[in-house]
Amino acid sequence: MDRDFVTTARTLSEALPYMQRYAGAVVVVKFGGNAMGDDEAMAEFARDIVLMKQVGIHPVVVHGGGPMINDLLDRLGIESRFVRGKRVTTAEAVQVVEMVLSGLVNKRIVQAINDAGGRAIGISGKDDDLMVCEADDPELGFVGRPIEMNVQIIRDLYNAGLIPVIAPVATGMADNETFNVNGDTAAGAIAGALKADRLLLLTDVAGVKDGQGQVLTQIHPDQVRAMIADGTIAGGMIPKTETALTALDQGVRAVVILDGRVPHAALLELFTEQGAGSLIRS
Ligand code: X2W
Repeated sequence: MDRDFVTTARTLSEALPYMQRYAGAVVVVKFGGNAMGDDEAMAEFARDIVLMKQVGIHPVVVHGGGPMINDLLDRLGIESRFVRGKRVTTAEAVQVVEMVLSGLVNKRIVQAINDAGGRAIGISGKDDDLMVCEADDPELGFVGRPIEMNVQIIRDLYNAGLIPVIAPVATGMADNETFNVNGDTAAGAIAGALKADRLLLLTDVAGVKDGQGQVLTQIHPDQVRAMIADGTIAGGMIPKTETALTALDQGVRAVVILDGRVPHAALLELFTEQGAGSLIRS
């Protein structure tokens, strides 16, 4: 018999215990703008999400879209500036952020999942007051820090067979206030409030690396804290690992930081022995 065929059959068969383990599990997937890639990569991501739903997982997608926001701000002649990994968001910029995230990016993902045969529904942190924020830091303008989470809407959607796709835009405590929330922060807050079984942070790096540049496959939260303190974890990996630590504190069972550019990274992580990326768990 064809060797490839046997390998494929074996891979499918080996996935069975993982499918059984994750049946009914809530898996929050953060899909970052840098992991989105071209239409083909988007279609592959969408198929993976639909496959998860098909085998009884409740996938919840929280997306970013930083590069797409930069594009439109550029075209409008509005300058983009980041402080500690977060966009300084003026009243003018927050309108663009909402248009891009809740409009273009959210609907592109929704459409891709629906094209793959799923039933996706796109919302933002504003819908049903899912995520209520206060200003994170006066220096950042309209950047929100989640202070109140109302995640029942997400349970209602996944229990009805839908796949929620969430844009990280939120309401404030005052009327008519809009906040731009970092995508990782939003995904962590949502996963924490849901006490999700897994939070997958899909990004454009292979995972958390040690001092020699090797990707660590399993890390204890104490080790992450030590690596942040001694500078081994630096730059954009700081907010990601801090999000992971907060989510674990709130009751998420494990957080995985993985390379969304690797085809089917999420499936490899969930359904194979070797997994993918760096798993953080106590
Ligand atoms: C982000 C929201 C989008 C995001 C921004 O304005 O770019 C803040 O920085 P990625 O693709 O996941 O980076 N918000 C406050 O997080 O996108």
